[in-house]
Amino acid sequence: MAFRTSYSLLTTLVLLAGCVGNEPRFSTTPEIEFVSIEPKVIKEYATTFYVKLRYKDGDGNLGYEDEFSTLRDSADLIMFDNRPGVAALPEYDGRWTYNLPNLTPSGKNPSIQGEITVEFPALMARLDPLNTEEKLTFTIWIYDRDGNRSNSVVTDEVTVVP
Ligand SMILES: [Ca+2]
Repeated sequence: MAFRTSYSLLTTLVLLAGCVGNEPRFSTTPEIEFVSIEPKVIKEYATTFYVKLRYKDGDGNLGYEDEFSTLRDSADLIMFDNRPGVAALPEYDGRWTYNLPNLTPSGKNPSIQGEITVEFPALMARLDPLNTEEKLTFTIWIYDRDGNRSNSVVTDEVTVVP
């Protein structure tokens, strides 16, 4: 639990490029699309990595005014490590979380779309230190402020090395 909390505080918004217009209208349940994960080789406890997503939401209620607030009761971007065996580990549950910033421009049409790049700190590690490398993907989804869950996307494969 302590890990998750400190992790969320460490994440930072790297790039936000939203675009707003009167058309088209989207579903009020958010949708996301995987764009990229970089770099493809992650040195454990040493490499910061970046996940880029495209998002759209018909009523634009994504993120909160203060993404770093510790008063928030839940994260709104969930990224799950798909390596087999994660669930059996006592110290790592495979769940990475992020608090989206407020992506809704005020006074605009509520339909929003754009791209966001999320920076994840250098905390990735092999599950088994005897492995020379481990390949993995992540499954990602987001929630809007009404709790609507988006579709899930799977990232490209990355490799964790010692
Ligand atoms: Ca929504």
